[in-house]
Amino acid sequence: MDLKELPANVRDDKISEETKSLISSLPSSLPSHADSQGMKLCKYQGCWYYPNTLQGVINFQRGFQPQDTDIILASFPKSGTTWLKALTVALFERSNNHSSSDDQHHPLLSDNPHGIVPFLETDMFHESSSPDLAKFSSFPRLFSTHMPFHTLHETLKGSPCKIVYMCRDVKDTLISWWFFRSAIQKIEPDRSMLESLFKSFCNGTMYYGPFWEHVLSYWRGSLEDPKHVLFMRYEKMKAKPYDQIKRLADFLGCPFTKEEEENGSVDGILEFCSLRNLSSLEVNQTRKKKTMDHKNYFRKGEVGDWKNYLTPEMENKIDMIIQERLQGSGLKF
Ligand code: PAP
Repeated sequence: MDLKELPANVRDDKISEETKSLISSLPSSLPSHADSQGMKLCKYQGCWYYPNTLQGVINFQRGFQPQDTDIILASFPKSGTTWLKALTVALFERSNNHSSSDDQHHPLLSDNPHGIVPFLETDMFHESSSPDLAKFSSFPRLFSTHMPFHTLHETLKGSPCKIVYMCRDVKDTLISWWFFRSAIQKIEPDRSMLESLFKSFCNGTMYYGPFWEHVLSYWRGSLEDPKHVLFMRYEKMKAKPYDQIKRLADFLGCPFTKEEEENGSVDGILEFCSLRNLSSLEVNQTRKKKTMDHKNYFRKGEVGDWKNYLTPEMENKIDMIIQERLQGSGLKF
């Protein structure tokens, strides 16, 4: 496909001379350091990035000035980021009295969650280390990232801002990647792409990989500093959404009142942010974020969809790798 059609973070046309020189010193370029489709990746602070994304990470590390009240929503790609963003936006919109989908001014009716909560490295700091953050007049500032914890954390310089991490089952994440990749390339998902993604997933050489390093970084971060790092699981959100959104609201310092619980406000937010509702909104059906159709962020949202696509051999291999890598951490899949 024409590289210009790819999302900007996947391309390599925004690199400063300094970053080019850094990249040349990093593990990169070799055929084994490309992703499943032969796109060049480079490893920085233990994580694989496309060169444009790495530029964004470096810009972020140089230029981000945290505020104590900032909230950063973090995830490995395809782990439920869109859902987490929508829920967080809806939680804070209660204070603006935008509590239901009947309210025409609710921001989720006029923009996709990714438009409201931008990614630090691929939106805000993608082209500059001093982006104009004036549009964040809203309070608190909500940002997102797919960077691992250590890369994010060192830039926060001890700021007490809060980080929420959404973790999803490894095999469902892989399948979601496969469908997403196919959708943005406008091709039918085929087995050969799944097999090469699977290979990249298992050897860790994939965008923002290795997966296990990513989840472990936030898992440890949450154990060390539970007041500032919340570790959430997609499957728990699906199984017990009421309890989990209350947990999220408590952590973010905007707990539900008794009255809100009684008047159905919790259920209202869950329903508003459900995949069924969000994906049916006009803004998500027809509009784009840069080159990306909003509708690509929504698919099935099921737990265990991997069972429809992975062979028993693939399942066993992933289970073995994850078990080995997470051993002793207390984190289980
Ligand atoms: P991103 O990394 O590109 O931001 P992300 O939102 O993390 O993607 O993950 C997309 C997955 O979340 C999709 O899963 P699937 O492919 O297995 O279906 C998508 O369907 C799911 N998703 C999106 N919105 C919601 C939602 N409101 N509730 C539950 N799951 C959702």
